[in-house]
This record gives sequence, C-alpha cells and structure tokens, in this order.
Amino acid sequence: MKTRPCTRFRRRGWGRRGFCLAEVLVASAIVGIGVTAIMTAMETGTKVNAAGKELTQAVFLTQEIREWTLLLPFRDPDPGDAGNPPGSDGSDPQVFVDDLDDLLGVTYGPPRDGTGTAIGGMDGWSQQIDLEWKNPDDLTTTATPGASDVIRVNVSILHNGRTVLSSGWLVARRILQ
Ligand SMILES: [Ca+2]
Ligand SMILES: [Ca+2]
Repeated sequence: MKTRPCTRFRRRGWGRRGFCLAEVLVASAIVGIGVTAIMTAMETGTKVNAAGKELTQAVFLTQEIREWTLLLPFRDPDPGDAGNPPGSDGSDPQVFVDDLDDLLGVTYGPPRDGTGTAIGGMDGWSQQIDLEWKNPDDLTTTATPGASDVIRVNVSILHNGRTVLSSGWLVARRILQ
C-alpha cells in the first residue's frame, strides 16, 4: 500500500494541508542555522568591540608616556646627579622621576599620565618602558647607554599581563639641556 506523506493532515473544506514531519524538521534546521549564525555574528561583534576598546585605551596610555618623555629633561637637573650613569639616580622611579633616563626599565601599574601621575580606575593596566640609546649618525645602530643624545623610548602596554600595544619613538636632547 502506498502512503502519501504530507497529505494526512488535509482538512476537509479548508483547501490546504498540514505539514509533515520532514518539512517540520527541515524548517527547524533552517531556523536553527539562522539563529546560530546570528548568535555567532553577535558574539564576534562583541569581541571586536572589546578589542577595539582595549586598543583605544592602550593608545591613550602610550600617548601619556610619550608626552611625559617629551617633557622630561634629557639630563638630570640636579648637578649632583648629572654625572650619574643612566637610571633612577638612587631614587625609586615609582615615586620620583626628574630626568628621562630615570625611566630606564621601569613598569608602571597603575599607569601614569603625561605628568607622571598615577591614573586611577585602570586596574590591570600597566606601561612597560625601556630606553635604547641610538647613534645620532645612524639611528639603526645602538649606542652605549648614556653616550648618545638620542634615545629611543620603547613602551609596551599590558592589560591583565597581556601585551596590547608596543610602540616607540625617538627623543633627542635639546640644545639647552
Ligand atoms: Ca634623576
Ligand atoms: Ca637619571
């Protein structure tokens, strides 16, 4: 005996038929695929937004350090420390910085603004600073620390221990410094 799927729900007088199981399953699968695609797109969008926000914060924190390094004198203003080797001159760089090379190998967390002041409300963020002296006649070569008037400042911005952005720029001693 031959069965006729999808006709068993035919209703007398209504002029239409119901759905068979196969049709319902196919429709459910299509809806399921659509919903999954939408959820995946939403999740991806959320991740992209979070990454974009994180990168924006990292750029901001890099700019703050850049501003600070451009404000700091190249040489220590204290005559007693002027001849010191590069470094923090015996002071804790978390507390006191008065010349550029005081920032050698220093990490700030909480991060610092363009005047060296700690920025509140940025838990988990830190700024890693390193300095590299460059030969002014050939900026691709590294000079002995303290023996050049050009320093490349390298900064990495970390969020929860993960590097979000690494950047660098050159600072040259101004003539009057
Ligand atoms: Ca100093
Ligand atoms: Ca110093």
